[in-house]
Amino acid sequence: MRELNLDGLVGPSHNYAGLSLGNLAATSNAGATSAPRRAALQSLGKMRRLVSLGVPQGLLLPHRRPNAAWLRGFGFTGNDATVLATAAREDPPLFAAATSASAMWTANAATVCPAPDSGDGRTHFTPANLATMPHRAQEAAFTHAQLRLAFADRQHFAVHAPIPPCFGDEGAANHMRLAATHADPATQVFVYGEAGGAFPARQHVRASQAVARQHGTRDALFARQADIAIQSGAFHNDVVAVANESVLFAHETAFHDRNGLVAALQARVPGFTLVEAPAADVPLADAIASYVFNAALVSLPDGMALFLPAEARETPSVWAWLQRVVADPANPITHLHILDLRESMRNGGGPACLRLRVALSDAALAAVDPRFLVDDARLDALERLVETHWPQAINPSDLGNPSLWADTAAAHAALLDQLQIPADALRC
Ligand code: SUG
Repeated sequence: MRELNLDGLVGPSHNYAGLSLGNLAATSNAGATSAPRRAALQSLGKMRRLVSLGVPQGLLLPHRRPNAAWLRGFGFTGNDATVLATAAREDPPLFAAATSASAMWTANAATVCPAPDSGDGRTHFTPANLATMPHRAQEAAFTHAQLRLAFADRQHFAVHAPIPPCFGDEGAANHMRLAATHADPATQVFVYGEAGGAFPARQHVRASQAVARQHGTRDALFARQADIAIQSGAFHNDVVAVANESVLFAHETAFHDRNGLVAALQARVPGFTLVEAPAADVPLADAIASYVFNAALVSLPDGMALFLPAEARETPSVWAWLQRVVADPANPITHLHILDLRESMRNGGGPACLRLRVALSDAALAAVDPRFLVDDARLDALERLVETHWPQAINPSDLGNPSLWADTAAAHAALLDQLQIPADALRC
């Protein structure tokens, strides 16, 4: 078994409209000018780094934005241009939501239950309903369509419908899989939040339970996220914790019942290893500002590597602690790779947010639709496409400009054309 990383290619409408309450980076950068072309090149650079290390790599597509079809649901009528123009004029915040490129954060695309953990030996997917935030709730339908296409082989894959939106589900960002190796049946940890603070708890326990139930997950634990983490800006668990094989890499204050979770994992996961940052060494605020726990933790032939945002290296408490982690023979983490993902980071999306992991056997990997997989040649072609079609800069005050809508539509069409995916194949 190996992990396929499905990264989100940053879409051409990437902008800083400050839509996510509780996401400190996004709200503090509201109104700033974004650089969609640079952002997309950064996301392709991340994919290229993983490809160069032999990790199977694929992508999920940006969604068409602004989303005229979604705006029609709010009573705007006429042809697409009229719908967009009326919505931009009458309800600018709704229009900004309809223009968000937030589908780039594919850790929120779905929850994945790999074959060894599921009842029927297939890999199961549940697209996240993303019900809590309006700009994200519109993603589920197109994500579902992509997963149905990419994982169409019914012998290996089962793609379910999203959980009904009365209970928020934010996908793999609140889900961890722990096992001795990727090939072993795992204990899956579903992390949920309790409502009541100033910032929303986006993952409801009932949604987590429903996902586990519909995947036939053999061994599921439900762990509550610490309120302090949510209220300090960890709007998803993957801002303060990430797991890979038998390693849990987390901040001391990530979980409501830290001791109970650690004891349960010690009892269930052979070789369980906790790599934990004490709050005394890494203050929670530094952990969240640097996104150190939003690293992609990846198994490579010579050990485990953390793919970290550059912000982790620039945060002294974090960088000093990471030196101790890689020097410590008690854990398998041996390498630190630094990625420049500043455009996504300014909206609160780090390396782990940008990828959906799918642990697959070689036979199942061979059954994935190859149009969603990338190699160096495809990355070269995508870079050329982005250089040609993605806007260089967007200020939120530009969102109502019809020439931006024409540019983003042309960019999306050119991408589908290059990947030879007819728009009809993704009808939702
Ligand atoms: O949902 N930001 C995203 C960031 C998601 C990060 N994903 C994970 N942690 N897995 C969010 O808050 C900001 C978009 C804006 O404000 O325009 C945004 O949606």
